[in-house]
Amino acid sequence: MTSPPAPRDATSTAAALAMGWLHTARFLTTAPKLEFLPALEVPEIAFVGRSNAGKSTCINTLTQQKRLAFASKTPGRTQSINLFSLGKQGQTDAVLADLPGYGYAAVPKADKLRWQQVMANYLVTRENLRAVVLLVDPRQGVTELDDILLEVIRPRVEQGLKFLLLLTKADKLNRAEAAKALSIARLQAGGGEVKLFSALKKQGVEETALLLSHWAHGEEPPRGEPG
Ligand SMILES: Nc1nc2c(ncn2[C@@H]2O[C@H](COP(=O)(O)OP(=O)(O)OP(=O)(O)O)[C@@H](O)[C@H]2O)c(=O)[nH]1
Ligand SMILES: [Mg+2]
Repeated sequence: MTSPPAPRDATSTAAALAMGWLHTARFLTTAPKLEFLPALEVPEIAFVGRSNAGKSTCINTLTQQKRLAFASKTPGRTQSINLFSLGKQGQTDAVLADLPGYGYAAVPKADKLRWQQVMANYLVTRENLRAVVLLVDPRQGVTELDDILLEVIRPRVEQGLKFLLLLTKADKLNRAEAAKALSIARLQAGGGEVKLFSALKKQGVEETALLLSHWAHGEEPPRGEPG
C-alpha cells in the first residue's frame, strides 16, 4: 500500500499548475528587428534588463528547461528578440519574449543606440504586450538605463501593463542585504511587483510563475504573499 499524497493547499496547487504551464514553453521565433516579429493575439510577457542580469537563465528556470533561452557568461549573448510559446501544443495562450540586454560596455556605441531604439519601440508599440519583467542585479541596483526603460513604459503601466521588478542572483546576498535591496526596489518599482529571484537556489520561482500565470490568464494576482 502506498500512502496517499500529502494534501496540498490551494496556493501550492495553483503554483504547480503555473509551473506546469510554463514547462510547456517551446521556441516560436527569433527576430533581429522589430518588423520581423509576428503580430500575435495572445498576451506577451517580456523579459528585459541589463546585459548579464540573468534574463535567459530566468526563462530557463521558470520553464524548467536547460537550454530554451541561451544563457552565457559572456554578456551580450542574446542579440535578437526570441519568442517562446506557452500552452498546450496547438493552443498557445501566451508567449514569453527574451530581449537582448543593454548596457554592455564593449558594444559599439552605434549598436547600443540602435538597440535602445528597438527596445523602446518594442515596449511602446507591441500591442499584445501584457507584462514586463525587469531583471535587475541587486548588487548594482536600478541603473540609469533601467530608469530610462521605466520611463518608457510608465504610460503603459498607468494604462494597465503589468510590471514586475525581479531582483536576480539573490543567492549572492545575505539576509540583511536582501531585505535592503527589496525595500529600495519597492520605492523604485512605482507600485509594481517586486520579488527576489535566484536561479541557483530556486528562490522566488513559484511565486513568479504564479504571478505570470495570473497576468497571462487575466486573473487578479494573489495579494499579500511574502515576496
Ligand atoms: N549566482 C547566480 N548566477 C546567475 C543567476 N542567474 C544567472 N546567473 C549567471 O549570470 C550570467 C548571465 O546570465 P544570462 O541569463 O545569460 O543573462 P542575460 O540577462 O540573458 O544576458 P544577455 O543575454 O547578455 O542580455 C550567467 O553566467 C548565469 O549563470 C542566479 O540566480 N544566481
Ligand atoms: Mg540573454
